[in-house]
Amino acid sequence: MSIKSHPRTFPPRFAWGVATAAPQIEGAAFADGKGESIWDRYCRVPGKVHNGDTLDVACDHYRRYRSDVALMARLGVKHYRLSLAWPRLLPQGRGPVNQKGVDFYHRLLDTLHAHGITPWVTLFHWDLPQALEDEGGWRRRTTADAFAGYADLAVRSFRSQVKNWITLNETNCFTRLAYGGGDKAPGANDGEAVVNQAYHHAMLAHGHGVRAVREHGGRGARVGITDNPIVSVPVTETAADIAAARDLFRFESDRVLGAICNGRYSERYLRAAGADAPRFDPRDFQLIGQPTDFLGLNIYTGQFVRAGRRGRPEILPFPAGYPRADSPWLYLLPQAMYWGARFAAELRGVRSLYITENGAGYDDAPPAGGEVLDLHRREYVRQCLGELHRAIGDGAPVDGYFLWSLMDNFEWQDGYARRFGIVYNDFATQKRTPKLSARWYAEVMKTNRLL
Ligand code: GBH
Repeated sequence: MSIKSHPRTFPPRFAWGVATAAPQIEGAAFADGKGESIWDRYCRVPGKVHNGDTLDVACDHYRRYRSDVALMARLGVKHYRLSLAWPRLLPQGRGPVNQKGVDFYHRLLDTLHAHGITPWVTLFHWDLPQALEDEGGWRRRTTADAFAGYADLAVRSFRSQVKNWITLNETNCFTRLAYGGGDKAPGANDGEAVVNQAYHHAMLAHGHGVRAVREHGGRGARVGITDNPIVSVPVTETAADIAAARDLFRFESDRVLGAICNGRYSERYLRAAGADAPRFDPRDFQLIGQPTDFLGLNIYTGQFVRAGRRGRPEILPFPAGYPRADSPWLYLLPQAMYWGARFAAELRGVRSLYITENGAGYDDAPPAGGEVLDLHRREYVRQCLGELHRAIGDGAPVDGYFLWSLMDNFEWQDGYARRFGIVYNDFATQKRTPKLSARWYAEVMKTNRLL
């Protein structure tokens, strides 16, 4: 069936879902034997997280998972991307297993299956055990070794319940923004050489995740990584601007997508990094470059690019007043969905793509008359899905889409002020109220059409 002849219909078996991450929703940060994560530590450093908010309670999902899964089922969610908390399973990062943590995820995964919801499990969504950070965290190769043991444990424990595995979420957020002077835990400012080394250790961890799924995942197990490459959008869809945007996308995604998909660092990346290039053993790429089954992309925004002098890519800064969500980094640029999917498929030879996150952060007002009319979020997601539909029509192999997020949650350095949910959460009472966007998205999922 050509999707072009059925306007705004998505391909058969397209996977529609929602996404969350353990540290952002679970709470119970110190309950039932869970170890401290770097975010549990970081949110207690004055001035780091908006309003001094902590992850201690979050959405209390650890206790409310049954009703949360039932709510998902009522919305018609069929696919759910969640993450496992490494410090809940291995409180010290390696060594003794916390059985209560294993039991929690068994119960959660069983509940999902009982409601006909397929889990997509991310092994690492930034909540590094503090014990490993105390040894240097991602600066050290030993953290990738610890991850190997954690991945083995997770895959062996949940292999009968999980067939879709995602190794890491957004490498740049827990390397560059964590060790290179950004706003993510642990909030270090170590310079480019350390950042590049942390990237390399993350790539090794990814490789161990793939190996663990191949060794222990059982029949039908699939694995990929979720990345958030900077998406260069040609400011005008001319051959010259498209070529410039493509070239910049390739360069900026070499460090992660290039390493994984090509099984080596490009000369161009290594030359640009110069003395700050990572130290590595060429044999590392036997692990890093193992074939994966899909690529996950988190796409929220992008950058406009045009062909500058001699056709070289030129980034156009956003002018003051360019529309953004309430999250100030989230410039509204739905075409990033089209070009992100296209460039990733074209340049990296990916045969199966999933949009593992997309959404918008707004400071929604509390429900009035039982309703949250989040037309701004709905409108942006709808535009993004329109661009995704266009990409599929032009041949991009996109097999699914996960909206970030099921419900308002701990938005990292922005605390609880910034809301990405399609379900409103009142953090004082933990009352969940589906927003207008949730009602709309439920129809999209049900009909497989962009309404
Ligand atoms: C995703 O991150 C996360 O996976 C998810 O946990 C999060 O809740 C969600 O999106 C919404 O934020 O380079 O310092 O100028 C998206 C993270 C945020 C990463 C903006 C890059 C740019 C800030 N992106 N950030 S900076």
